[in-house]
Order: sequence, then structure tokens, then C-alpha cells
Amino acid sequence: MENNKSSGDKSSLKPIRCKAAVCRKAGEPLVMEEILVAPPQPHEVRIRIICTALCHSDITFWKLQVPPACFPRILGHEAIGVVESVGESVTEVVVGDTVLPTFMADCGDCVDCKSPKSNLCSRLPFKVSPWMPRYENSSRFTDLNGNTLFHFLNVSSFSEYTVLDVAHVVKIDSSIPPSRACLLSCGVSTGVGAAWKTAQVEQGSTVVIFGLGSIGLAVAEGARLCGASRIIGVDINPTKFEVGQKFGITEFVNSMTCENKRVSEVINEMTGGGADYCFECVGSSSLVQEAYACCRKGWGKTITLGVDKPGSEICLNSSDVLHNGKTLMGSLFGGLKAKSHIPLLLKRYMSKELELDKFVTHEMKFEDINDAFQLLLDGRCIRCVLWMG
Ligand code: CXF
Ligand code: ZN
Repeated sequence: MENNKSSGDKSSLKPIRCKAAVCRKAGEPLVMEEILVAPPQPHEVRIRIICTALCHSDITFWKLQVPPACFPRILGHEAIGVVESVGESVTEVVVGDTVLPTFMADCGDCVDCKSPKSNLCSRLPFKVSPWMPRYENSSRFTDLNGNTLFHFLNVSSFSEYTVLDVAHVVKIDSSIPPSRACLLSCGVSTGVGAAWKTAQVEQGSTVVIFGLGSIGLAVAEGARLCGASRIIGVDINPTKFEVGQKFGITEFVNSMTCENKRVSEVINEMTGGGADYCFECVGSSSLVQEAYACCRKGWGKTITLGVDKPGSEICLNSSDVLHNGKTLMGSLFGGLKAKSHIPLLLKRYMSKELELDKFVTHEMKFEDINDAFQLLLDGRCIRCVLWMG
């Protein structure tokens, strides 16, 4: 008998009632509620979340009081799930497939997706919108009073079911442990990709990482995989060095105790004229300036990954730029093309090259999501994975 969820008639699909952690007000505990998740529209898929992890951007948008903040919203964007149903015109995945959601689209069809040089899809360009990417002003979530709940980063994984555009899911091998695979949905891909794809770190390079949170540690993992010989970690918290060593950090600079030197001076001295690659993983424009000031003239690259306050500007001296020939680059999702590069990273995990286990410091039940938020806020976890059901 034909399964009308995977092919043919989609009209019989019904809304699903399930649990979600709703962010009703900035900075307030998420509220576990029953919600309704509408069926997928054309080019969309509805998935059942297996597990979701917390990323720092969830905290950023949970705290944010000004636009693009909006409430009530279903946060969460690092997850893994199983396709429950598909909308019209979806041929890439079928019901039962295991998928990773990604906040960046990979339509595979636009000029940017077709170019090996970019991961910035122009069919569905990245923006922080409260809606479905292909349908402006359209949400698939409502609360039990019939009020709209907003989407987040094209994923909204703090719900037992969610709807995504098919350009935002990657089919993966279902035998990979979900609590590890889900890390490639955002954080680890962002950091590892920044070293591997954006910077293209080579064997023997010297790398400096500003900020040893989960993204900085993922950059270290990427730099280690690329064969960097010196990986210098910069942070204001001295306990980060011990953590960093597990991720291949070879030297540590505490930027709080550089005496009267700027951290860039210290790095320039340590490296004899600057590092090959500097990564800014904090989201501070003054730290981007410091990073740029200590990458090597001629070939140094500075890569920004950190998210600064809306409207912040980076100030660089124009003759420094002209005379020194350095590169400054931004990197969203590590420059990775989700559909082709995530499967490659998963292969490297399965062959024990890419180490994912060390990122998972906590595993909890979805119901305990507010405790998990507190762990991340206090800097007590790298990744906390929340299991549904
Ligand atoms: C971020 C990157 C900048 C915008 C919001 C999402 N990445 C993932 O956490
Ligand atoms: Zn993230």
C-alpha cells in the first residue's frame, strides 16, 4: 500500500500536538508547553527531534531584548531528527530518514551553491528571521490558544517536532550516534569548518584562537586535523588552558595578565612577526583588531566567527591594510556547504580522526532544558545534549 506521507497525496497530513520549550520573554525560563505543529508546505519537511544541543547563539537570542529578538519563540538550532512527513515537491528525503538541520541553506541550485568558493546560498540567503525561509510571515507553530509562535534560525529544535525547508536539512547515516552527530548541526561544524574551509590551515602552521568557548575549541580541533603545529589559545579565564590542552592547544596566553602589553604584541613576539591564522571567536570588534594586528604580514589571515552586538563596526588603519597585505574574512557555519561537507566530517568522526566525544560534557532530558541553560550561562559546559522523549 502506498504511504501517503512519503509520496502522493499530502492533503491528509494533520497538525501534530507535542511538547516544546517556549521562550515567552527575554531572559526568563523557557516554558514547557503543548503546542501545535502544522504540516509541511511545499519544499518543507516535518521532523521528530531525537536530541538537541544548546549553542551560545540560543543564549544570545534568549537574552536579547531588541530586534531581531521577538517572542514568543521556539529557540534551538543544533539538533538531529527523523523525517515524519514531507510536503509537495520534496524528493531529496523520505519519511524515516535521519537528518541534521542546519541554520544555513544549501539549495544546491543557485550560483553561490554551485560555486565551490562559497556557502552563502542566494536562493535562501541567511537572515535572522522569525518565519519559514521560503514563506515570509508564515510560521508552522501555534500555542493552544491559536497564537503564533515564532521560528528561530530556520530550525527551532526546542520542540518534539519542527518544520524545516528541505534546503536546511542534510540526510545522514542513521547508524551514527545521535548525541555526537547533532554537534555537526552547528557548533563543531562552525569551528572545524573555519579552520578547514575558510582559513584552509596547512600542515605546520601557527594558529591563534581568541576565546576558548565551544567554538574556539572546535577551531582548535579543526586546526589539529589540518596539521597545525602551534595552536595558541587566548582567554581571560586561566582554567581554559587545561580544557584547551584536550583540544590540541599547545600554548596559552591570558589576555588579562599581559602586563602593559597588548595581547597582539605578546603574540607577535611569541611567533616572530605574527601567526599564519588568527580566529576571533568572542564577538568583540576590538579583539578582531588585536587578531588582525598579530597575523603575519603578506600571508596572515584573520577569521571572524564571533557575533558582536548589532551595528558594531571594526576600525582598521587604512595604511596598515595597504602595507601589510593581510586578509580579514568572516565565516558563517565555517564556510561549509552543509549537504556536501557534513557527511565528510561524519566520515572523519567514524574513522576516529575527528573527535566529537570530548565536546559533550553533559547529557540531560529535554524537560531539564532550563538547567542546561544555566550550565551554559555559567560556562560549566561545552556541549549539553538534551534527549527528547
Ligand atoms: C550564528 C552565526 C551568526 C548569526 C546567528 C547564528 N551561528 C550559530 O550559532
Ligand atoms: Zn549555533
